[in-house]
Amino acid sequence: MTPPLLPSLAGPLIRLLLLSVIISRSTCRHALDSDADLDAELNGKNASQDISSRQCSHLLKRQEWRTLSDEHKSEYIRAVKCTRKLPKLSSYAGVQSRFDDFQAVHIHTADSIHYTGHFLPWHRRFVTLFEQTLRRDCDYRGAIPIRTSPVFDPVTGFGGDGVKGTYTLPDNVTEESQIIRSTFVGCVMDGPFGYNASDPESFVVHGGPGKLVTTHCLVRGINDGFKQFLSADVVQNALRQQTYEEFRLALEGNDQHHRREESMDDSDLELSEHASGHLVVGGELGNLYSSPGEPLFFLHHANLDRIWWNWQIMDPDQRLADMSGNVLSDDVEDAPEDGLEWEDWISGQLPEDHDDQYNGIDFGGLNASSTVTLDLGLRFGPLGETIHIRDIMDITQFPSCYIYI
Ligand SMILES: *[C@@H]1O[C@H](CO)[C@@H](O)[C@H](O)[C@H]1NC(C)=O
Ligand SMILES: *[C@@H]1O[C@H](CO)[C@@H](O)[C@H](O)[C@H]1NC(C)=O
Ligand SMILES: *[C@@H]1O[C@H](CO)[C@@H](O)[C@H](O)[C@H]1NC(C)=O
Ligand SMILES: *[C@@H]1O[C@H](CO)[C@@H](O)[C@H](O)[C@H]1NC(C)=O
Ligand SMILES: [Cu+2]
Repeated sequence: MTPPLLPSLAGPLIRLLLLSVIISRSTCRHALDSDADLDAELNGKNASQDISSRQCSHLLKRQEWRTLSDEHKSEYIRAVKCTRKLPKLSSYAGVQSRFDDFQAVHIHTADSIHYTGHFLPWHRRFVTLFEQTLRRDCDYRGAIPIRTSPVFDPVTGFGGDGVKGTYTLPDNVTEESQIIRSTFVGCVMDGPFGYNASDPESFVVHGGPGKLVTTHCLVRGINDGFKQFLSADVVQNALRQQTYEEFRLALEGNDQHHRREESMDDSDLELSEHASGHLVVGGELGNLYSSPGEPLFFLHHANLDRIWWNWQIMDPDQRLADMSGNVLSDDVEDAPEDGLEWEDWISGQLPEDHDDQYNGIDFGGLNASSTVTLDLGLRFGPLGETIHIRDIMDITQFPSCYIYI
């Protein structure tokens, strides 16, 4: 995600959503797979398998949250909570489980995967890796749902708004974390991810806010003011763009107006579909770094991925191979930390003990004037192998194997 950007997606979204609701109602009765389908899926989805056999044995059907049965919804939420019991794969500070791994990898790669050409492919794969974790390790037999709204039901949804007065940002939070203070309203106190101080099993987030490492409740600050940027018009505008770069900019926005100096309040936000979808929920989801600590992150990014896919299949011959954009965001001068020179950073000459930092992409051979191509390698630390953008351009081929309905 990107922190505050998202200017324009609301209107088109709603229309697309309504359409997808109608379609899924009529076509998708078996959203939870049979065991046989699940086995086929697992067999066909081993990422170490030869990538040249691109055929999927089975396509997962990703659909809108509201179209799922209550049983399917509770299965999804059970599986998300299950990832908090899976052993961690990374050694990032604070991480205790697989759920935390996903947040930590995003925190540590955020500076190299937003406001760049590979923003959409990186997040496409990240969502798929989470989906695969739910299925392989938590016996979930469905797909990642898509969020539009409403999702905040305390019984069959993700719980409600943050409760004012229940959360205070740490005093040591600095501008580098790009926290928008007004969106950190309070803890979610109901639903499956609600906070209960006397329950040791209560949902807590171990990374964030921003780049800090703290254990805290899931924070939200629902702000419907951002909905105007989640419109069907915004989506339609993105879908009208002719090139990938124009499309990506229309969906993600650019970071001109959310530089660090301005990011501590919400008065100067440039909004896009991507940014508004984050900010309309606020809190954790509204932060550039720690947003995957909010389970809704995956539903929001699945929706962005769906819009990209819809754009791709309007002209598949061209657009399944259309990739471009800058490799480095404009923030690059600020990016290297801990004494790193940014020439080392972009050339990939990182010190051994620093190899997880800024590794959202494989920088080998790239420099500041490089353009993103289908050959760029996307990195996910311990969550998955490096994958080239060309291998995830078509979501109906291995190793993606899903479709939006
Ligand atoms: C995936 O491939 C790896 C390496 O070939 C193998 O060790 C592993 O067992 C495979 N997993 C599945 C589910 O087939
Ligand atoms: C910031 O403060 C929080 C608690 O208030 C603490 O857990 C965390 O370690 C501190 N982080 C840094 C970088 O000092
Ligand atoms: C909080 O957790 C305690 C201990 O598990 C439990 O007895 C109590 O009912 C919970 N409160 C709520 C509001 O769920
Ligand atoms: C950047 O890399 C390209 C090849 O990817 C090379 O042609 C160009 O000379 C490099 N520019 C600089 C300033 O190193
Ligand atoms: Cu992101």
